[in-house]
Amino acid sequence: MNHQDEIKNNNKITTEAETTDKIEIKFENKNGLNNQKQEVKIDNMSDQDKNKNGLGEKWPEPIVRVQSLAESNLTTFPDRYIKPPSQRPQITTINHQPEAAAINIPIIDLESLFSGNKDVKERMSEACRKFGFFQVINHEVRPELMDAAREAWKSFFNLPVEAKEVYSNSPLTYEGYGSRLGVEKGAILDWNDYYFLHFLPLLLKDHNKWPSLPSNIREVMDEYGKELVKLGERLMRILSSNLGLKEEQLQEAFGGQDVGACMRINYYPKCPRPELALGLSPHSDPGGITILLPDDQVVGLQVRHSDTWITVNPLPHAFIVNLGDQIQILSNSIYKSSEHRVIVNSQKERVSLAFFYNPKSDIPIQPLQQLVTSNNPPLYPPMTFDQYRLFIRTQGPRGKSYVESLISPR
Ligand SMILES: O=C(O)CCC(=O)C(=O)O
Repeated sequence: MNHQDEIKNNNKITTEAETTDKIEIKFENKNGLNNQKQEVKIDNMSDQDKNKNGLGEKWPEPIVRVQSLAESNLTTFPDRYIKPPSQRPQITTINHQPEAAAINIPIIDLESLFSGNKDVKERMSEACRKFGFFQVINHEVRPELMDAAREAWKSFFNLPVEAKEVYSNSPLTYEGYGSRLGVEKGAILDWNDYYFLHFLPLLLKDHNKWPSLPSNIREVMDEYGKELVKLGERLMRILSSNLGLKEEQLQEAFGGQDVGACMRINYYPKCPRPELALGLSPHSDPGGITILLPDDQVVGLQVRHSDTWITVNPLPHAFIVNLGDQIQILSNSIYKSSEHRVIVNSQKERVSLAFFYNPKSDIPIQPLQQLVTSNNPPLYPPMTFDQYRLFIRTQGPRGKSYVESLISPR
């Protein structure tokens, strides 16, 4: 198969795919962070090509922990974290906290939805088509488990630096303790450290790559992972039926029971110049569904809606759900993945747990037949998730440029 594409919005991307497991991507971005041309060659993540793409054992520059910077009484704010003026957040209050949002993302009561409330079903369907973002309440995950998971990770990030460095990650798999996304040398970085780990497939789950401290963290995260996989499955059924499909259709397209599930725990230290930096740059999530446990004390997540950034006000013990690019692709863009970012503040650190429910990584994902007609042809070429996520792993967060660049010309 050959697929060539050029889009008009200042990003230029060319893909040439002969088979679904070999694809070459040339990406030219004149839009955002910096003018650059990058070539990313992907072939189903063989170690050889990961190395060619810079996804080897080493980061392009020595890693600096943002937490250590934040604790070092900086006299000047490091250039590496200063975003260009057009990307800086609007932080207008005296305490360097974002203003409370005038509007919030939709709130979906899953209990009402499952007991057949048509209004709630309609509201969720609209949220998926317009925002790709909503909060869920009555989701059946125990509040005590949510608190225990968040507390365990706060304790982890408060350990001495040597205890965390044992788990230092590399661009090859990203598993472990990290401080950057993307391998571009000289890139402007985000103000966060993180921990990345796998739950599914079981082949990838490895307790030795999870922290051993605090002492309950593995046990808590095992239970948390199981509960969130169940929640992911339930959400997939609703998403599917709201598209007029069989309840299990989306799950089947994800590979049935062979889905992937992984998690990034984000730690955003206090930032002395929050008006210059971002905790996490604008991005859409490359995978399926993200189920976020936000910090219950500190706001920071912002969702792009038209031309404004909405600051999300999390409800106690709610999850924030957002749709990733694979759902946008399977639904042929009926559902939208959402662009979001994180702002930081000078008063409080913030911790969030982002759980990613993803397709099986080596099966082609493409618009579902039932959603494709002659008036509505498939917008995206088939691509495996392994191929797809290599983009964010090499380029770092870049808004929605990748999924948009794949849209076929009409
Ligand atoms: O920290 C947050 O609120 C959002 C995190 C996020 O977007 C991510 O991990 O992809």
